[in-house]
Amino acid sequence: MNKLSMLFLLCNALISAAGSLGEHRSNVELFLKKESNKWLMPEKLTVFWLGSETALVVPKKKMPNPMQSIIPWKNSQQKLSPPPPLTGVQMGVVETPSVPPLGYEMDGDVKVFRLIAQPVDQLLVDEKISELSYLIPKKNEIPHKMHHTPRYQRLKCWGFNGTTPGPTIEATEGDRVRIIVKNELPEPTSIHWHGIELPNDQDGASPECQHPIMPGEEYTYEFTLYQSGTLMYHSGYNVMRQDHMGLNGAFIIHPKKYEIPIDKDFVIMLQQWALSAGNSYLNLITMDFNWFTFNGHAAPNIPVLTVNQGDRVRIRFANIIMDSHPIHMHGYIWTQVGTEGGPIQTSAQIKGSTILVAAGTTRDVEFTAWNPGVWRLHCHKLHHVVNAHAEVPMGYMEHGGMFTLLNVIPKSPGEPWVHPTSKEASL
Ligand SMILES: [Cu+2]
Repeated sequence: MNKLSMLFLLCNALISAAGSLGEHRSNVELFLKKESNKWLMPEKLTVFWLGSETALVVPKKKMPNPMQSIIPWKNSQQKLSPPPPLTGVQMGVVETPSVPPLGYEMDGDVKVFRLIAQPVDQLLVDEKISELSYLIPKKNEIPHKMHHTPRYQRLKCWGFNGTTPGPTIEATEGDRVRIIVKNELPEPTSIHWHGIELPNDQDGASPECQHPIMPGEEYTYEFTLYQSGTLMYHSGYNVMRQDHMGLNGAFIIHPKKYEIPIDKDFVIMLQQWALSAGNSYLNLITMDFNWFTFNGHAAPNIPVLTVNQGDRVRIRFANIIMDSHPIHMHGYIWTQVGTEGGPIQTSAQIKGSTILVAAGTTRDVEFTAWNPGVWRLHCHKLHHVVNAHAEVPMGYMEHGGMFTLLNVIPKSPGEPWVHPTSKEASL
């Protein structure tokens, strides 16, 4: 038996051993070396296995070997801290449905935020609990026999302060911010401040700009904000794995003054996940994503965006994951007013009802909620508006994935419908 066949047999044995552990099975990645058209036995067989909660002990202060063997979801030796005291305290104006806000403390003129990178066990969807069914008129309900079996799915992911996406950071142009990051993950990490103009040693790209934050350690970033816009934060170390595990969040920098006052300001982070049937551990080595979420939840578990007729509304879409999402809303033409680069000057603003949010970008849209009613807001890639697309049987498929509703509450019930360009009521 030659070396290659031995390796092949060993790989198969490992894959089936991992598979036999059911829920604890996740990824088995194997690396072979190819030189001069010949497969060679690697010096070390490398297996990344995310399904295990076995601790990986990384020697302190030592740059990790990226080819180290086992990377679990959680280090069972690491006690997870509760969210910092100011998580959930609304000290800004934006609303990130499903995600608690992040407050701050002042240290002199510096706003101090705290983030804890940690394993998170999050409910992606429980179709028996619907955040939007109360808005569907009884007379329109579909016979129960047309529905598929309600889905329930948990996600073993990584996040900040107990959620993915992490809490939204809010500050104002000109602020000095300090962000204290604790790493309770089973592997080193760092945070990159995506789109923020800052000194190179605060960028968070590791190892280029800093040593990674080792498990159990704290690290402090501090910089001044010279811009405004919808920015993001995400992992700066082992990015393919850590971003796909959920280490990302929104970072809103308000300008000193908005041209048009905003009544409702929402943040929606777009994420996608690959899960095998019956498994809540992520498969990080496929591009066949089958769960699509707004703020870490799939429909019908995404809260409805509720506004009053006449409100000026902004929605900020942020996408750190690898695919693009064309987000569409019914009933309105909105105006694209900003990107991660900040506000767009009025003469360059574009109108539309669908906005493509490419990987690594943010898009802000605004509209005045003149049109009362219940309006769909969703990704227009149709596989992204069902849950676990690969497993849905043929037939009637209920909405899931990146789908929610905008509920515009009328000023007074029964008022005739009037288009803003017309003074006359029409049906
Ligand atoms: Cu999409």
